[in-house]
Amino acid sequence: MAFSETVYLHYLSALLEGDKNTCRSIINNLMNEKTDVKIIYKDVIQKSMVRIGELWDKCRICITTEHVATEITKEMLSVIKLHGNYIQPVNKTVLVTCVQKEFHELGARLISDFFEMKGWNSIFAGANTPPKELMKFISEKKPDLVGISNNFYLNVIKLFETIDMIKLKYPDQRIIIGGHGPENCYVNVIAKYPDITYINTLEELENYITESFNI
Ligand code: B12
Repeated sequence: MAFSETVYLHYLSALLEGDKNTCRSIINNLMNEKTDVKIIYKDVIQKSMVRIGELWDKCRICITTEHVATEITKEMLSVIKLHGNYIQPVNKTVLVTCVQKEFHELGARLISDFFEMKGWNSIFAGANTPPKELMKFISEKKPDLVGISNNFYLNVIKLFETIDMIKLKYPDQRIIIGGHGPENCYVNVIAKYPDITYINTLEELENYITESFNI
């Protein structure tokens, strides 16, 4: 099955109906057709959840419909991961998590899965991670890279608390930040930190990996 807008609309309509079997069969077909996983992530998974957010914001769907769509999306990420195309291990570790009070975890999970397909040992710590706990974990696992997600704009303060805490103890720790929280006002502030990069797309992430790690 070739990817087209019709495929996306078919998927979105199944997602809104809570029809997980149809969602699964669309994702499976795309995987079988060897569609680039970046396209599936961006033009099906992310695009449909952005639309769900718009519909929820305009009160055109209820919160339960959004919750069901979120749960189906989590399952679809597992389907993609199961059938993904993995390269040889690259002997690098990334720790991906969300700032404290951040409950939007799908984007971070997608990024963690993408790293796995790129041969990384990827540790996903999920939503709402307190900075002090994150510090303990970094000292134990010594990741080559820490990925932090912040989607809700009010959590930007938590994002800066977290990166300040990490940089104070581990000045050389490489960090990437993603999610829409800092998008409008804080990307320039992030750019002033050494070894911290704001990344919003999978293409940017691929370039960052190649340039920073030579892989
Ligand atoms: C699902 C959802 C929820 C779920 C999340 C469930 C879960 N388990 O994840 C729940 C119900 C918990 C929720 C709660 C809230 N939500 Co909400 N939510 C969404 C929704 C519809 C989809 C988010 C999503 O999964 N997107 C799909 C993923 C794949 O995309 P993504 O997260 O953007 O990730 C991509 C990039 O950003 C990037 N990326 C993300 N993280 C990282 C990390 C790294 C390291 C890197 C490199 C890249 C990266 O890569 C990903 C792939 O390209 C969005 C709509 C939207 N426009 O996104 C609203 C949205 C984000 N929510 C919103 C709001 C307002 C809220 C609430 C405040 C609602 C409320 N009144 O309670 C709370 C806040 C909760 C909190 N404190 O975190 C607003 C945010 C507005 C803003 N400016 O901050 C949005 C935009 C909805 C809207 N249109 O108004 N939400």
